[in-house]
Amino acid sequence: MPVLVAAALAPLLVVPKAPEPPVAYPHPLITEILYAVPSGPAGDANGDGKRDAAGDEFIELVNPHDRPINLRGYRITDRNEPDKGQLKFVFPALELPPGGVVVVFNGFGAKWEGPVGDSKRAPEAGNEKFGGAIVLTMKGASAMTSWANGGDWALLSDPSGSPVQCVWWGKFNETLPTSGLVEQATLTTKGSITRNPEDFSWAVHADLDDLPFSPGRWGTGRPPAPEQAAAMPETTAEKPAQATPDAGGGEAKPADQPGDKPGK
Ligand SMILES: [Ca+2]
Ligand SMILES: [Ca+2]
Repeated sequence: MPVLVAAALAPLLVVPKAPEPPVAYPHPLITEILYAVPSGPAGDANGDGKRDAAGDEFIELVNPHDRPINLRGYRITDRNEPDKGQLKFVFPALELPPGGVVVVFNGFGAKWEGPVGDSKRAPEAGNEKFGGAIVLTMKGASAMTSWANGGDWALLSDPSGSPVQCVWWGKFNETLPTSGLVEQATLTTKGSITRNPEDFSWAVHADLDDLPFSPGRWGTGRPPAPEQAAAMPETTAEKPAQATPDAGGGEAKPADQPGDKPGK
């Protein structure tokens, strides 16, 4: 009997179960949001040589499913009412393969290199400056049309207008959507917030990675496709995290280092 039990368990031990995507097919998954652009050159998320508090904001989404999805008609909005400075972006027809990544920059005052699309048209190819991800710009019309650092949300709605997922932070008076996936993310001034690829929970990017953000790169570079998730423990083991205790390492860890937090 012990032999039979061991044989039955072996496949479970070798192949850890990949986390289930928090959204159903055919919806994309929001994986990163930069609402608080770091000050100085470090805030130049779109790499055009100029830090812009609005223009460098971005939202990153992936296809977490095992089949292609089309983003046509999906929309991103903030908490403002239409016609009252609402941030709004509607996706063009765009097929995203399994594990594919798309980044939408605010784009106010931005300059671009390489393929970049907009609400009307997808780019002809991925952009190598952003890990080969599909890059889009909202063509932000003003410095005021952007996410509020102190409290706001990024709402993804499907082509019919139904809420799919809403990621929110900080304080505001508006009422959160009552349907779809509603998640609270950390209030931070240290760069973007991102999902931890291991369990899809939200974290401050700089607490998972050495960088303040990674537009076009999912987490530490691993797309959340099932086969990728299954290979994670091995990938993590290859990193020399224990050899450099002061460097912050590449491993996920709780964001509970009080000495590291500014008061405001
Ligand atoms: Ca910039
Ligand atoms: Ca990323």
